[in-house]
Amino acid sequence: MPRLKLSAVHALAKGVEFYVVIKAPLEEVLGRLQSYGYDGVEYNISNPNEVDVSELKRKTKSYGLEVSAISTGLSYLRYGYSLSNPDTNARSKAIEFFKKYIEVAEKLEAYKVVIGLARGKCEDNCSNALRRLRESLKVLDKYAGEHSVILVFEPLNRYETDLVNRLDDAIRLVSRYENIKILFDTFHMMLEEKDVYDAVLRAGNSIGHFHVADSNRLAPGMGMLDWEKIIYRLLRTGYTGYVSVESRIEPDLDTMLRISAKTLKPLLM
Ligand code: LER
Ligand code: MN
Repeated sequence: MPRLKLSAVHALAKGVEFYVVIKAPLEEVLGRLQSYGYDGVEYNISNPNEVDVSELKRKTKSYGLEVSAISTGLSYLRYGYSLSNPDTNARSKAIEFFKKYIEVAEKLEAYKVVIGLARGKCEDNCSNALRRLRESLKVLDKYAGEHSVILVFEPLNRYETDLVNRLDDAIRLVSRYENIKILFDTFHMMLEEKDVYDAVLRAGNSIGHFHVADSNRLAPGMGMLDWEKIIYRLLRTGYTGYVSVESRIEPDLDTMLRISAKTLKPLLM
């Protein structure tokens, strides 16, 4: 059994797009993932109330795939709800959504929910935003624990948010909670850290989930990152979960999935 498994991020979204999540008919995506030897699929869901969870579970299983994680960035892009929003109503909506995401993750046996873009931005002031974010995380940490789910907080590069870009800040933040770990995304960390390879080791046992894209955010193997170095270090941290491809769909979906699998599968021993 490999210690690391491979998945890719597929969007379950109406009315919203994001350039690194797959947007194609579900069964076509599941079929391709199965044929290239992926173990799972990560679903980025823009509204957790719109998903027919039993049907999604049945379809995913029928292709021999697991759900590696539930990601949530599309909800922020679609509705603007965020966990640090200065507007109390919008913040409550985000918390309500995340509670639902946690329930969906439990039902799909993914047990992992991503906090990426939906953390929000500094808006009025960074320390106020961080304080609001911590309050929301406190509520969700407890709720996640009650559902055997972990939340994975993703430090994002400066062009996507100004609220928590660096790995060390993210580690400091998640260390306050029991059920919140780090989502390490190679693209964001390559932009923000002095050395992305060392950063994997520094993140160490706080890693709860792992996103991969190359230096140009194309499929792993289509840019300048050294994947042997990355995966070797990831294995050294003791991490045993999914490596999830979240890269630009170029030149086309089939090539993106095939090259990612070709680059990564031999390394995930
Ligand atoms: C999502 O995982 C991500 O990496 C961001 O670019 C958007 O949330
Ligand atoms: Mn990511």
